[in-house]
Amino acid sequence: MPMGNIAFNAAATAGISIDRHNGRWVREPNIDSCMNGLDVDLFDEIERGRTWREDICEGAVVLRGHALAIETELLNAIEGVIAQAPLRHMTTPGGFRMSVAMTSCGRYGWVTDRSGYRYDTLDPDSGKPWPQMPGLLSSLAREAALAADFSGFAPNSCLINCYEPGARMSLHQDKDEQDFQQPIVSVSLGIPAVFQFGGDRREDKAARIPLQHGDVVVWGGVARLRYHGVLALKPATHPLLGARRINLTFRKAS
Ligand SMILES: O=C(O)CCC(=O)C(=O)O
Ligand SMILES: [Mn+2]
Repeated sequence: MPMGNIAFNAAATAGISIDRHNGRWVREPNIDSCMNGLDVDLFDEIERGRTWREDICEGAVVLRGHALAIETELLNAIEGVIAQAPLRHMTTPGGFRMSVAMTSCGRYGWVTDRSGYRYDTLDPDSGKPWPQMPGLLSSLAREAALAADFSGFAPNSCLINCYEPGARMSLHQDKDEQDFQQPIVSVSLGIPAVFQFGGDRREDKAARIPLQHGDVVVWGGVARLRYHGVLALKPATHPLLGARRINLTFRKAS
């Protein structure tokens, strides 16, 4: 699924335009922003800049709005990765087509096919190494992990998940990594989703956590192997991403 139309959606958004010189997104002053003497844009920006931390349980937190300040740069970096390693719907070992389209960057990419789930240094579609993880992505992951009290996180894999309405990810554990001492950092962009965060057994009751554009979930330590998933996305449109949700899942694969 090409992501080339992200920029088109961005251009349609009030206050966002494409810089014709380099094709990247820039924020424009909104000349219609003054209403009844209140600068709506300013309040918007203050609201947008608000970040806070919500603890889910020991070892798991949501950093609300944590990625918002760098949304434009992040989306540009993601688009660069997808241009080199396009999103694709992979097949589960059981033969089902995943509803979420995926690609990866970093030394290791997560892949699934009829032979199983695994990390690979090569993109099976191109036979080439995965694109490098852009510095902005790895620093966001490191810094979010630190904000969640996990110091020294050094991700070497970033899975890019792209959801359209109806796409979902069933409850699972992230356990293809070799070192469970390292946390997981999971960034949400685009349309909202409901994240399920369960227990150590699949049948344990899962909390439902609404996630918005810019939220970052981090889990590790005693929560590292908790079951988690994403409910089927409801139809929605995001100003920058259209009817899509992008999730970045950062892990240290080995
Ligand atoms: O999309 C999400 O929020 C979660 C993704 C996830 O759990 C995974 O890729 O393993
Ligand atoms: Mn997962």
